[in-house]
Amino acid sequence: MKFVHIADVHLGAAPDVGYPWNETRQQEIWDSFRRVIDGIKEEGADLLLISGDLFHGQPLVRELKEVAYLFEGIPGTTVVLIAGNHDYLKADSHYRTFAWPENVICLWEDHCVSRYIPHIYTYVYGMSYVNREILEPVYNQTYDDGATLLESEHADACHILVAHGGDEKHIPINMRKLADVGFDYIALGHIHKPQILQENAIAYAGVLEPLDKNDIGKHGYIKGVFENGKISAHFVEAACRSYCHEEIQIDTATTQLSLADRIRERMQACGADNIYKLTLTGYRDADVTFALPQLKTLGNIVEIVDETQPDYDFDRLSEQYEGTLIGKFIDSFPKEGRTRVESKALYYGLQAMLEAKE
Ligand SMILES: [Mn+2]
Repeated sequence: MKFVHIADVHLGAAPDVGYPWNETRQQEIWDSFRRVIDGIKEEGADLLLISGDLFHGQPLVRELKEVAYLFEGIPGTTVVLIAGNHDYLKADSHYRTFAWPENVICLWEDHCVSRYIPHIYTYVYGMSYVNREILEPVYNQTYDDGATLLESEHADACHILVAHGGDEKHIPINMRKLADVGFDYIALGHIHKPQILQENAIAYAGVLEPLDKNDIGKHGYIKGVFENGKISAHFVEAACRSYCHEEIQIDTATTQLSLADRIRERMQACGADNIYKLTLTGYRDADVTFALPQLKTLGNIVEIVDETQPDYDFDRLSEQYEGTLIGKFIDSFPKEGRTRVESKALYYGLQAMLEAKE
């Protein structure tokens, strides 16, 4: 039995509002989802597990029709769908009334239920969010205290829990206890970073496309197979681009134009399509300040943090301003071995005083 596990597709999301690539990214989220379906068409899969937050918010009927069209294109694949905290089953949610193709199983219940899929000897378990938050550890409450046992009518069947959450406000999960329940695989959603928590057994697929500058690293989905009573599963990279955090080291020779060249080179080397958060560090010439808005237009740059410090000659300044507030301020700090906080206080304080004097 072959399966594909995706989560947190967030169709309808609009990452980086106000940036030039915003519309492209909206489209790429749909493209990536379509590519997963195309991949299933080509390579085949018995099961497509979607662990919540397929949509970024309440889905429109038009959007559900697009998704249904894609599911219809893989009639040999059973699609298992749960609603997460973003696309939760609001009272008037179109999810509740939408007519899905025959190959789609929606676990819309607000408590854990199971469904048996006879032709692939597989039980799927799961539930959906009917609110934005669920504070109770529902999965642990249901299974690991023995309240609900796994189905046993069909021996040797595969048991898969499709789950969403794992933080304080979204169904806290005690993974260690849940791991002992006996599921063959736990297909998790909600945490954006893909993580294999237990090899071939418990995994967060992560967002299909990164949505936020903090969703750094690789993104995609999980592909697996259940054979001879055993799961083997691995992560597949699939996102169109990544967010990258890069540090650029400045020195006293760096100018605005030379910095621009270095940023261009760095983005070229790391992938021009990627989206960058840059941090400038080091000591700059005390006369130089970098014009960040101009640098931001060099590529897909979502943020530049300037942590550079002016390369002050403290001995000279302390001599020059001897007996004044500035001189006393400099002398109040240790000459060597300053802590990070002391160093920051000295630079920012001195900068403010020198600027005020000008
Ligand atoms: Mn979520």
